[in-house]
Formats: sequence, structure tokens, C-alpha cells
Amino acid sequence: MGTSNHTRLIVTKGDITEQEVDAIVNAANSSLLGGGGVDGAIHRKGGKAVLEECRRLRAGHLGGGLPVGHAVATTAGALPARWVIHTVGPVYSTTEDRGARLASCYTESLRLAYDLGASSVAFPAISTGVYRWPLDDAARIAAEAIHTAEARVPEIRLVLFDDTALAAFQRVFDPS
Ligand code: AR6
Repeated sequence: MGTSNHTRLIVTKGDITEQEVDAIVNAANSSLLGGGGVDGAIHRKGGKAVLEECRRLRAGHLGGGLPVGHAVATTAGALPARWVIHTVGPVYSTTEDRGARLASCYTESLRLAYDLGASSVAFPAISTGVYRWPLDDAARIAAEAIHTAEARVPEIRLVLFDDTALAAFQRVFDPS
């Protein structure tokens, strides 16, 4: 259990754009140029500094877009956080197991957060909106990934947007 002895793990209901943490994770798409859901909210509240940095990344080493399961950091612009860590979840498939790619979103984001020196990081329920991943399964994959990551980030928050998502994540993270 890589993180569990060293990391404070918080499962909470809320809006990720309001989290006062060092880094918030964005459930982005490969273009990095914005979208709906969490991505839309982060770009709206973060302002043009976030989009400008995403555009610079696309003009540079991410010319082909950010691959699924990878993570990259930008400024958080006007958001309370210092950084936005953009990661791209897989679209859910009933015919192909893409769980390792969803797990990679969590482990790569945590690795990047640690490299940045973040002492707190907040995740949304990646892939459970537009990308249709079933909540219970997404919560299980998130928990396994976070527990096996050699993350060394002191505080990890899972920020769920509604009661159904909160309940699914609590069943996995805080079973009682
Ligand atoms: N704070 C926390 N969670 C939120 C918020 C918020 N402000 N808004 C929505 N959620 P989604 P995905 C929850 O669709 O499935 C975008 O268009 C939401 O209820 O944001 O990974 C991107 O550009 C759900 O549980 O991300 C991509 O194209 C979860 O966040 C695509 O959607 C994720 O929903 C990514 O789809």
C-alpha cells in the first residue's frame, strides 16, 4: 500500500474548481483545448492563462495531443490551486478492458504532482461523465491506483460532484 501510510485521503462532495489545494486534476481530452464537464469548468474559472499554456504545449512537444493515460501540468490561472494537471481518461468500452489506462491517469497525475512539489492534489471522477465509465468500477480502479502508487503526496482528495458519485467512491474508499 504505497500511499496509505503517508497520505491523507479525503473523499468529499464538491466542485473541483473551488478546491484549495496545490494541484487539481482535469479530466481533459487529448486536444487539451477544452470541452464540457470538469474541463469546461476549469477553463472557465482558470481563464485564458490555462488555455494559452495548453496551446503552447500543443505547439511544442504535444503536437499530436496528450495520449490517454498521460498527464501534463499547466498554471491554474485564476483558480485557487497553483497547477492544473491535465490527464486524458479513456472512453468506457464494453468490449475492451481499458482499466489500466484509467489507472494510469491517477498514477501519472500523482507522479507529476510529486515532481512539481505539490503537497495536496484533488481528483475528479475521471471518465465517469461524458466518457461513460460506470461509477462503481471507476471508483475501484481509482482506489487501487492510488493505493499502489508510490506517490508520496501528503494529501489526496477525491472530489465528487453529486451524491451518487460520492456514495460510489465512499463505498470503495471508506468502507464501514
Ligand atoms: N467538479 C467536480 N466534478 C465535476 C465537475 C466539477 N466542477 N463537473 C463535472 N464533474 P466529465 P470525462 C464530474 O464529463 O467523463 C469533457 O468534455 C462529473 O459529474 O467532466 O472524463 C472533456 O473535454 C463526472 O462524474 O469527464 C472530454 O472531452 C466527472 O466529473 C470529456 O469531457 C467526469 O465527467 C471527458 O469526459
